[in-house]
Amino acid sequence: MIKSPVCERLGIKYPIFQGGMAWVSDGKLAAAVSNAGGLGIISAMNANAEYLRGQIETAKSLTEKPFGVNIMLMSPFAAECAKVCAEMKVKVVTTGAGNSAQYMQEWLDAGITVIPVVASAAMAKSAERSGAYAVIAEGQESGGHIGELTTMALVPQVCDAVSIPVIAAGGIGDGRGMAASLMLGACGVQMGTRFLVAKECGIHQNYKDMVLKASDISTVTTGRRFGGNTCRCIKNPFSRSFNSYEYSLEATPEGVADLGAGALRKAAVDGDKTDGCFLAGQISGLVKSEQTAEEIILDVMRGCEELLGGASKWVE
Ligand code: TUI
Repeated sequence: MIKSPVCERLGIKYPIFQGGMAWVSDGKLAAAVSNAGGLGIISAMNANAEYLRGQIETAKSLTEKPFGVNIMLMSPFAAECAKVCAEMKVKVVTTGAGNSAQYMQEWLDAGITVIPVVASAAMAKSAERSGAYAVIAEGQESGGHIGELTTMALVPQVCDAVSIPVIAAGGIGDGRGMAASLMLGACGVQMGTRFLVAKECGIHQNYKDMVLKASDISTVTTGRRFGGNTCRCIKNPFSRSFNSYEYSLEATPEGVADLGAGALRKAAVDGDKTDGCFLAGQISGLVKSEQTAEEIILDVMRGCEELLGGASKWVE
């Protein structure tokens, strides 16, 4: 049994969060993860208030357990979605791809526990100052929009920089990753890629198959050249044509920004293996079978507890 302050505060059994993934993390997946004892998280992605309200209603109809909402701060609808979280009294809000400070007071006034995703110690300190309960320190092994540091380097430096709880994310796919995260000072983990193949995850089967067939070197980053918009995805014709334009002489930051439009939907909804952008993390090669959310969480917990229970073998 692993005891974490995060479990007590959030009312969850296991300190495992399911990442809020655009076009992936809907009310159904979030409810399944929460019912299994983790923290399910709905992605507000680039969608509007009406979409988010619907997904929160769906999750509420499927679980009595707490769940969260992830606000993607680069979304043009971030402000209206922030308001929905406050109105509907969502238990937890996580944020990504930006600075959450402008919405913090609104959420704290609504009694929401706010947990921003950060990619550096400076961002973690700023989140702590503005009233965050905890931070998710996400390394560049993660799928989707990423920062520069690896999880191994980021997590202990964030732990040293702040006094609030730290959740590790990026490159964690099994009990070994979770045990290592706890050793780095984290009090929980967030996983995205492993939940892509959850039976309750409604993405196209082609997406799941891409992850199941991936090896350790199957992912690549796009958008790195002009900064601020680096994304990790599975190598395919989309990623190859993105990179060849990005590193060509005629490339511009605006041109690169336009390239990704619609590609996440093409991957998750249409399963378009050519033109879709299949966001996934570096642990894709570890993910070998479709399982229910409950099986995934119990497998990670069992693996982690077994390793930590035997950790004293390293000490004379
Ligand atoms: O947000 C993510 N991952 C994502 S979001 C996404 S959807 C998307 N759509 C269009 C363009 C870009 C993304 C796909 N994957 N992860 C959390 C995360 N947050 N990773 C890195 C950061 C981050 C980066 C910069 C957090 C804060 C930050 O700057 C804070 C500041 O001070 O401005």
